[in-house]
Amino acid sequence: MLRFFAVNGLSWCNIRRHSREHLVKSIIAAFGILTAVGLSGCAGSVWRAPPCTTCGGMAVVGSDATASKPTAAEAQAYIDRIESELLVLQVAEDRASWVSLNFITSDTEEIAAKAAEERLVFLARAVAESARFDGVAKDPVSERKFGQLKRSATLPAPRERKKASELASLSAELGALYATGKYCPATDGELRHALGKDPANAKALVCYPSRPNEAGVSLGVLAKYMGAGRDESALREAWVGWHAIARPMRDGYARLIAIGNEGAREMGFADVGALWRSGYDMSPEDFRAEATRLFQQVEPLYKELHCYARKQLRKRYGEKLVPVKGLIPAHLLGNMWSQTWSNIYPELEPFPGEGAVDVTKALATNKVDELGMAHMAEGFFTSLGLAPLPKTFWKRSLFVRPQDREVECHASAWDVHYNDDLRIKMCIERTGEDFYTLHHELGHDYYFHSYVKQPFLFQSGANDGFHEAIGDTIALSVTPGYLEKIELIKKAPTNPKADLNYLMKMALDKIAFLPFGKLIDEWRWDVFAGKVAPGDYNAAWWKFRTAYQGIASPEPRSEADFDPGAKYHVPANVPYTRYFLSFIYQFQFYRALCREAGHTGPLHTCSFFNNKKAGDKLRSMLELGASKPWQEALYALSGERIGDANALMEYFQPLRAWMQDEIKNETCGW
Ligand code: X8Z
Ligand code: ZN
Repeated sequence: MLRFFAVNGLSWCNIRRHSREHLVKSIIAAFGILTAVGLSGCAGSVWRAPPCTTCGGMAVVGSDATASKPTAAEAQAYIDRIESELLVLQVAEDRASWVSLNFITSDTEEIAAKAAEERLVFLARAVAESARFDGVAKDPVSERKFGQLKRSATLPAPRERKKASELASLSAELGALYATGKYCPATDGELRHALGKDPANAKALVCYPSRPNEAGVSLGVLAKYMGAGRDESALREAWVGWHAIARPMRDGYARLIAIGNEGAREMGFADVGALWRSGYDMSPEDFRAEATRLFQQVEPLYKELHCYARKQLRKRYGEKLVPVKGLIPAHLLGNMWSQTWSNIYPELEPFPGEGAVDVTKALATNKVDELGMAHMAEGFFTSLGLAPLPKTFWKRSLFVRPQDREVECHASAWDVHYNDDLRIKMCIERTGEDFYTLHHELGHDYYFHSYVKQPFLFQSGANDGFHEAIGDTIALSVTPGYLEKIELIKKAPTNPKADLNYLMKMALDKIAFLPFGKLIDEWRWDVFAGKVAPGDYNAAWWKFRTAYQGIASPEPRSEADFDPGAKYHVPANVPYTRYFLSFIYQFQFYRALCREAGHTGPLHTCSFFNNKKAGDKLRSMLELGASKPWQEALYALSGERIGDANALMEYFQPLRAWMQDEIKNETCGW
């Protein structure tokens, strides 16, 4: 999992023995009744908090109502101690989590849940105790650290251990349900027929009729078909089949929300949604307005793309399926979640045959395998003057889906030991899409690397949207011109028609994504706030899907379904507004780095490959981590202090002009 905190250049095992003992004493001093177990070993050292005797009220470990007001120095000493201890628990959790996601069994799931529980209980109690420093005038660094501490869990547990334990177990269960979800295609359907053509699917397809509960097709296979398949009924079956895996998640999810909210309230937040919105150096209310403002900047462009896509899909599937005015069926957009549409680019290509670059083909032609793709992505970062990835990256990462065990294949980046122990976990396919995703993941790793010297509580992105945007900023520079430079293609097409084709392909990923990126947390914010009750989860989900994306479910839905659970980030509890922000910021970052590199000409033709000045600017932002408000980090990179979609609009302007002409006789909207 993309982690949020990392060690200050050291792992627990590397801390010199005397300082480790000092740390132990400090923690015992801070938490009078905390007891430590397993201190002798490095691996798996775990702090075990005692049964909670005062849970529910504000009385917490170590507090003393009669003590005099603490000083600024005490506040600083306290937060520094907590920071060190949290780090130990975070390392333990990440190690357990890395193993469990690479080797999913009921045992590894339980071990990971236990490690998460330890951190969550510790955090809940530390935050409660830190209330005694409220109102103490602290130095600015400590002040910021107290804030970071409070926001460090995306789903905080209540102080009561039983509830923390339930929360951690539920979380692990939901994650495993998603990661191991399978669908067994019907015997006679077109989908089964299509999938049966690939011998690699033979084992999975034995699920019917002989082993209905054992085998079955994974998300990877179904998602691939959603991208490449064109048979409407097979696409429908793949969509419905995958979404069925989320049905059993509903009750557990509702319980998870209830416990998480309790934890958030103990920490002083209105609910988990308010906690998530509080991570942007402004109030949760102001952030909601900020996200809306950004969406309004780009919404007209999305509506035009929707209108053009509907027109083209109507040509292919007919008016009965794709109406003249109204919603696009979700299964026809080339992606399981309709979140990016570049897989249906052939249907939407503005000038057929005019030199569009096919990266998937280019990789095959040049016989680039999964590791080769990762090396090429690394090459862009090092061309900017950033360090090569550590040797351990190549040893410890997961690059290819193993055949012999269940793993969580959703791509992620890690620094497991918080000391430049960079890794990725990704089931790479040799496609253009995964080539870009590799840049995305390495963006996270290079961010980890760049802020590794910051104090632990500042070892995260300026905000989470920044973290998501770094690799994508680099990938925007993976232009046809760049691919020619690194000799992946022979000659980049240069005519204006090829340019528009390229922009369409980019729009199908970058513009199509925006409402999706926005709506997931709109739904969750309402769920956390109790505005959407568990009995209305699915109906509310489709209200947002319809309003934002203008898409319809391929089959009637009911509350027996739990469609949000079919998207990784919901059962995994990863906030999603980060991606919406990222899709705006990345164009802002890209424009700034292009300016730094002295690019002239249309924005979409810029690649800052090999430009050390751009690299220095990027590094100046990355190194800050979360030590400063994100506005200052943005300033370091771009000289701007406000999030702004103008760079994105500038990038797509040539396509927009062309598209507006294409849809002038359409009735746009839904
Ligand atoms: O989850 C991811 C990354 C890992 S942070 C692969 N992304 C979102 C998604 O897949 O839904 C990247 C873009 C959106
Ligand atoms: Zn990411």
